[in-house]
Amino acid sequence: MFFHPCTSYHIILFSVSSPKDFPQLKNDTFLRAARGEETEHVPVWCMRQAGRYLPEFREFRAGKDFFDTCRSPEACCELTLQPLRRFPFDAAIIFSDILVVPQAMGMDVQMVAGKGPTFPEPLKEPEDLQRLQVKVDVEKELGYVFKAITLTRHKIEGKVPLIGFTGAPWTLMSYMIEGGGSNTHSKAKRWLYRHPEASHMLLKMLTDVVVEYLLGQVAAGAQALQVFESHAGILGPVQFKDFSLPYLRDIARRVKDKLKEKGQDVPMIVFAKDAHYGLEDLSQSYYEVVGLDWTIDPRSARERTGGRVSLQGNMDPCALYSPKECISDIVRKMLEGFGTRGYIANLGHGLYPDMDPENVGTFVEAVHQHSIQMNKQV
Ligand code: 1CP
Repeated sequence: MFFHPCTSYHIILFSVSSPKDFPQLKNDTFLRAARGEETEHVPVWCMRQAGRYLPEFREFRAGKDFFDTCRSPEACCELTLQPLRRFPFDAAIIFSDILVVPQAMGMDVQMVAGKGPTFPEPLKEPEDLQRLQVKVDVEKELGYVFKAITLTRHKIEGKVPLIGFTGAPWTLMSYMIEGGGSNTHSKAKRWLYRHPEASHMLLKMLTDVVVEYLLGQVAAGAQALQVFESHAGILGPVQFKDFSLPYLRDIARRVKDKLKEKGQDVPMIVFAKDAHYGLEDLSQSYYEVVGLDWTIDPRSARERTGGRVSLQGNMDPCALYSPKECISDIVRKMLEGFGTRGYIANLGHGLYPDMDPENVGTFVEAVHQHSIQMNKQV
C-alpha cells in the first residue's frame, strides 16, 4: 500500500496541533481565478476526478466497503492524490461523499453494489424527524473527514489547493426521504407540498450541521469549499426560491462570517445542477463562484451573472467520448464563450466510470494550451 500507517498517525497528530505548518502552495491559479484575478492559464479540475474511470481507483477500492473507505483518512488521501499523479489538474477535491452528513445525523446509509447509496429506513413522515440527532457533535461524527483533509493537505505537498465539500440541504433532504437515488424525487417533493413546515425544519437542521461541517473542513486545511445542490433541477423556480436558495445563502453567509472573525477567508463555490432559473439569484448569494451544468450557454451565463462572480464548468461530460481532436475544439469554443478571466474549467457534472482517462488528459491539456494562447492574444 502507498501509505505507512505509523507515518500517518504521526502526521495527523502533528498537523492538528499546528495546522499552519502545511507545505507552501505552489500553484494558486485556481484560488486566483475563483477570486476573479488574472491567471497565466485557466485552471481546471473535474468533478469526480477521483473515481471509477481510473483503473488504480478501481483496484484500490476493490472489495472494500464504500463508507469504510470514506472513514479511513489514509484511503481518502490516496484516492484524492491518484488523479494528480496522472494529470496536471489545478485543484484536488477531497475523496468523501455528501451522504456522510445524514449518517452523522443518525441515519444508516449503505452503498449497495449496482444500486448506489441506500437508506434502509428513510424518513417517511414528519414524526420521523424525531429519529434524527437533535444536536450533532460534528467533530465527533465527522472528525474522520477532517483528519483526511489534514493528512491530504500535507501529502499534496502544496502542489494544488484542496477543495472541501458538502451536499446542500435540499439535496441531502431528498436522499433522506427517497432512501436513495430517484428520477422523480416525488417522495421528497411530496413533503415540500404537504409538509412545508416540517420540510423547513429539516432543511434548517441540515443547514446547521453543514455550516459546522464546512467550518471544520477549513480548520482542518480545506482551501476552498464546494456546495453541491445536485437535485436543484427537480425543483421549479418557485420551490427553489423557497426550499433551496435561502439555505444556500445562509450557509455561505454564516461560514464567511465565522471565518472573518478568525481573519480567514476561503472561496466558496455553489453548484446547483439544472437550476437555470436561479442563476441571477445564485450570483448574489455570497459565493465567489457559481458552477454550471452543460445546458447553459457560457455567454448567456456571463451576461446573467453580470461579472459578479467567477464561473465554473461546464463541458458536457459526454463530450469526453469524442475523438481527441474534437475535445480540443469543444474546449476552445467553451473558453471563448467564458473568456479566460474569472473562469475555472470543469465538466458540467461528474466523470462517468466508462470514460477513457486519456481523454481526461486531453481535456486538461486543451484547457491549459488554449487559454495560454488566448491570454497572449489579448
Ligand atoms: O464505489 C464507488 O466508488 C462509488 C462511486 C462514488 C464515488 C467515487 C460515490 C457513490 N461517491 C463517490 C465520491 C464522491 N461523491 C466525491 C469525491 C470524489 C471526486 O469528486 O473526485 C464527491 C464530491 C461526491 C459527491 C456526491 N455524492 C454527490 C454530489 C455530486 C454529484 O454527483 O451530483 C452526490 C449526488 C453523491 C451521492 C452519490 N454517491 C455515490 C453515488 C453513485 C451517488 C449518486 C447516487 C444517485 O443519486 O443515483
